[in-house]
Amino acid sequence: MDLKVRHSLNELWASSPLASLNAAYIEQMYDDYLQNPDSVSEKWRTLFDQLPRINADTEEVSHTGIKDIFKSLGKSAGKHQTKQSVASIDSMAHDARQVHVLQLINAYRFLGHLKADTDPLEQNTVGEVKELSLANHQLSSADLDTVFNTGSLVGPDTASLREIHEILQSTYCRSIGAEYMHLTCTEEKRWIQNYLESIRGKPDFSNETRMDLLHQLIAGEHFEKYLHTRYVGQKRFSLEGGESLLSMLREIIHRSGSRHQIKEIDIGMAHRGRLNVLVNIMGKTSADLFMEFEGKKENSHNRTGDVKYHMGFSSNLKTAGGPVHVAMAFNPSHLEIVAPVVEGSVRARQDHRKDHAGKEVLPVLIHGDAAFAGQGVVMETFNMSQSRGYSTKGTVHIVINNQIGFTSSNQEDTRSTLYCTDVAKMVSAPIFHVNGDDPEAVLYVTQLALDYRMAFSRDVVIDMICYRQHGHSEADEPMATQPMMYTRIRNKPTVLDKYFQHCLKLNLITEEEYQEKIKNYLAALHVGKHVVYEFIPDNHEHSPFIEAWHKYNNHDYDPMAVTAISEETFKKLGHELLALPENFPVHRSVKKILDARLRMAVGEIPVDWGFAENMAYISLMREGYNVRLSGQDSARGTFFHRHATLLNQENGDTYVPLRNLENCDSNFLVINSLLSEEAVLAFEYGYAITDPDTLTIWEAQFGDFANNAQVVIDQFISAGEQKWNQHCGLVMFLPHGLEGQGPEHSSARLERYLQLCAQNNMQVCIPTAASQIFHLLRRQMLMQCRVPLIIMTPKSLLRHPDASSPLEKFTDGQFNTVIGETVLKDDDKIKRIILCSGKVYYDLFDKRQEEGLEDIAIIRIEQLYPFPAKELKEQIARYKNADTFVWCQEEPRNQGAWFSSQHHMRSAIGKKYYLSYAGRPSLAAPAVGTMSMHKQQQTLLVDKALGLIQKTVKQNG
Ligand SMILES: Cc1ncc(C[n+]2csc(CCOP(=O)(O)OP(=O)(O)O)c2C)c(N)n1
Repeated sequence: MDLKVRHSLNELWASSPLASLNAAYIEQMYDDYLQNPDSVSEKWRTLFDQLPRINADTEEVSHTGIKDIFKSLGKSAGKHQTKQSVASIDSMAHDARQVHVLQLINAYRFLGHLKADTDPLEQNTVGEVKELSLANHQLSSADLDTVFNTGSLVGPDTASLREIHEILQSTYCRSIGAEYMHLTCTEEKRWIQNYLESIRGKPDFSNETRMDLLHQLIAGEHFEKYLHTRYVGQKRFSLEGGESLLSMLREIIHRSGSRHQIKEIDIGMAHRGRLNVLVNIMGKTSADLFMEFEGKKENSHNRTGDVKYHMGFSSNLKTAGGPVHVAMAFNPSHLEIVAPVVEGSVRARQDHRKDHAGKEVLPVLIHGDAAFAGQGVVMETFNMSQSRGYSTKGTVHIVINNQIGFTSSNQEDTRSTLYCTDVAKMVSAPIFHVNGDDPEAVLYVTQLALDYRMAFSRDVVIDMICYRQHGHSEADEPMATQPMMYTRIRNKPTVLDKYFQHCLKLNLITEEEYQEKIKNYLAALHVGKHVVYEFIPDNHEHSPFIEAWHKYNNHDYDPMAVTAISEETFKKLGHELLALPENFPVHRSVKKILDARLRMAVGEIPVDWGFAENMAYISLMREGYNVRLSGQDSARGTFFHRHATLLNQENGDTYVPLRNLENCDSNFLVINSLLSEEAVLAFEYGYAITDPDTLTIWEAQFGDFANNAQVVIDQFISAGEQKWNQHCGLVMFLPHGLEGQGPEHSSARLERYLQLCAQNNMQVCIPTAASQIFHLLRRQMLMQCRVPLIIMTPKSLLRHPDASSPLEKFTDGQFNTVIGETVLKDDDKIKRIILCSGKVYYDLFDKRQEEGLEDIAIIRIEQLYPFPAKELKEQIARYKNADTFVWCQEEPRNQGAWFSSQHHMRSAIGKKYYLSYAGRPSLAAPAVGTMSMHKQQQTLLVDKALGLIQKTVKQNG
């Protein structure tokens, strides 16, 4: 409802004689009526019918109308008063109890979950909820047999208060506690209401379904028990206490395939129950798992590997609607960080299928209760859920809420919110708390959650409240820290015990048949078979990316690629890139840049960084690759250099040249990201590990902000290939350079990346010329392997004239890992060699020219890892008379490349010579806080590298 209208409604209501009734309730009813007149009772419909419909044009009129109605409520004559309305209002006004009954219904919808029977340990600590009592609504047991209108409650139009109360109790206070009244969309609320109220808390499943549920529980419990006795004391993070998870997942897969025509499901989950899910849901053979327990599993591709409960898996599972490809993402120990990785992977799958409505690929995230409430990345991931560049059109979240995190129990230690799921309310997601000991309620809620996601393309949360049968891992003794909780757990029957008793009572199974079922399951497990009958055993893969990865999977690091393009192509692409729609006035500073680019495109002036970067994108797109670039300011470029998106200064329209290429199937997406580093970088990693043919780039606004995403760098980007044989061509743009802007905004922490480098796990480059970034980006896609690429990108250098490159550098050549001396031609004169990386090269160069020094060669190392030893040696070998070698860096001595790379440089120089250091001294912060001190330091280190300081000292001496 329009806020202004709401406001006047409230005012009018407050002054009416019925002010004691619930204004919010009337408002809600009026809202509902506007959406669907049949959703309110006849009396209210008659009343509201007399109001002109509220819309922008008739707002004034409707005010008057409402006023009249309210006057009529007070029995004062009004303009639109009719006999009929007075009669209906009179009856309602006189029977305020009717309104109270409606308020009671509303109270249950809002707060029934507080009294729901969702905790299998029955420790509910909420206490009395007075809003749910009859007395709170001025009703009493004397009213129980009075018949009332049921309003929008699903079911009969009228019922006694007793019946209404029973319906409410069974719908909202049994095994399902539904939180959905916080949703902003009335249609969604109504939809959920219908779903819940139509069964009144008692889902009615077929006996076949019940036997399926029993089978899943047998598998869940006996899988764990089997491992417990076969591998005593080994960590497996048992699912026991939360076995209903299996039927949830199985239902999601089957219903997705059969009802919703989903083709792929991507699951992210932590340690708890992972092995159980892999074997009992996804069809990993128990033989494979046993080999992992016994340490006999061959480590594929000679990688260093990971523990068994972090391994991913994928399989194809039969459903009535066709096969569904199910992938479980590899994940590190670090809880919740896999969530955005899965989202990125799903987005890549959706983009590839052109599934822009999210109808074919579904993300499912399984969380622990403590981690869900505790980890900030959960909030960041929710924040992505409806955003342009990151939405996957809704995720099904499942919380295995065993009410404990390691040894921290829920209420006191792990959070400040009532539920561990409260964070999900930020995106208006419905949350269904469900008792894990009631498998049928769990199943119903699963169907509801999935159907909701498919109907509304939004996130939904199932909070399965359960318990943890053992300690955090099998080695822990939980009685030591949670004696009360574990006394309850030890004295209660398991989920399986309870459900078997239920089935026994219904005569669905005998004790003997039950024992037989257990025996058969264990026999299949023991011999190492697939225990999932839906598993499609042939190797036919249904993921569209399997083919795409074939090209890259078995290649060791090999950066060879032809990256130059012909002059004709360059000019043609340049013009394509610069073609604007007619009458598209851009800002004058942008126009200046675009005009210069027109001259660059024909070779009139050297090509600058911004244009070179855009030319890399368009040339790759014309060769069939997609480009996805995200970062906090990426469309324009933080340093005003990129302008991938152009803005019409007169009407605010945007125009993205790379999205408007004629006859081009490749996608280009540039996104100004959310203000997050951790989730966004993880998302882009997920995208890059899934789609090898999209150049996926994450750009930090300033390089050091990437430290907010350190877990993604440490746990995935640098180690993913060795742990999981997971290849990734992700590019990180990290603006780097000490330019006097203070301790932050200066250093991208080059040293951190170099310290992580080993086994050709990633490439770390510092290109210093426009042609270098062009070739480097093209190399990343054209080479026959996928390895992360970390680029220290420039800031001031973006506009340095000497960093621009002539056209021939694009039509000939490649990315040079080392750039030798470019000006001094007489190699024999060279006595001193300075090695450096990055923008300090230009400072050294300028000062050398200024001083007229002709015996110093400056060699740039543009790729620090994998270290270009051969290329560097070749350059050094040119200078037979050189006897002084200096490494110059602008970063402090304890930072930059010095510690990680000096051994490579020393080995290129040879044992005969010493490599000295010219740079800032060791510093706690990456840079100083004042420009004057910065300049002083910079001058000193440049002078030192060029040998000017020693000379000064000698002359003075
Ligand atoms: C980021 C991170 N911090 C700490 C840990 C150590 N840790 C592993 S499991 C766990 C408790 C998790 O509790 P919960 O999320 O409720 O899942 P549960 O183990 O109970 O299923 C902790 C603290 C971790 N793995 N990751």
